[in-house]
Amino acid sequence: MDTSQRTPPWRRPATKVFVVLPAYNEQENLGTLLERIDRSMFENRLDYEVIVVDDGSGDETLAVARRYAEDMPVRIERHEVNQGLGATIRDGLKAAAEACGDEDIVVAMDADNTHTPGLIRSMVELVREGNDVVIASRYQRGALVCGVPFHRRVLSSGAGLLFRVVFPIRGVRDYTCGFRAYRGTVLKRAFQVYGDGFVSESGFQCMVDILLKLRRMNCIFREVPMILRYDLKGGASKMKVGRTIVRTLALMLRRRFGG
Ligand SMILES: Nc1nc2c(ncn2[C@@H]2O[C@H](COP(=O)(O)OP(=O)(O)O)[C@@H](O)[C@H]2O)c(=O)[nH]1
Ligand SMILES: [Mg+2]
Repeated sequence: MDTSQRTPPWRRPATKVFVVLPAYNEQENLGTLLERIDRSMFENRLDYEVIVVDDGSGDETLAVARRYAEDMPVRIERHEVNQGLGATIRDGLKAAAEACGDEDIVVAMDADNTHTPGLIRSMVELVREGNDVVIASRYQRGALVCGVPFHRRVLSSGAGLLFRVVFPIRGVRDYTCGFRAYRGTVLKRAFQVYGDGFVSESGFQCMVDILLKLRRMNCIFREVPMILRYDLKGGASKMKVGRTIVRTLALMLRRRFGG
């Protein structure tokens, strides 16, 4: 074998995947999810680091994260006091944007073990192929949703329809799902452009907020069908449905009519 050949410098920086997990009282789900992420990344030969953002959980979420950090690459960010999903996803994405190199990719997913880590491989592949944001979508052919209560289905389809009319984004049907892959350089640019205002909504409507901000940056969006395993979820949903509807509509009106 010829050992005189060095690895050329352009091949060296392999893509690293940063997996951001906003976690609030997820002691029942976080451990299983971390194990599934580790196994999936190993099987798919992806270099990765998980960033768990514990949002002032009152349960053992932090202890679970610390335990797994001994065996796999887990970095822990902490809010002393509960600040809500918006601030938590913002801080997770920011930590990832600061840590990541130009070739790296940031994946955000729910910490409740309802999103399938096996999908990360194809999302990463699509970013490598030239897409800036890849959304795991409930509204593409081949998607499957297990165990989501009827009123929640109506809510997210309603939001999807409305946003597709008012703020059409080429390639996007699922505006609210939290499972997404972002090109690292795009996130870096978003924080340069908007600062902390990149995610200015505090509740669950932050997912829409992020998309609308990226839309203004002319990103290339793409969706992949996902299997949502809501039936695997331990514990109740933390979404306050009424409040999320009101705030999402308010966000839409504000962005549509200025202010
Ligand atoms: N930081 C933070 N995260 C939250 C809060 N509520 C929910 N989350 C996280 O946001 C994600 C989505 O919440 P989840 O209960 O899964 O909502 P659902 O799946 O839409 O019913 C999960 O990773 C939660 O841990 C909160 O108050 N603060
Ligand atoms: Mg969830």
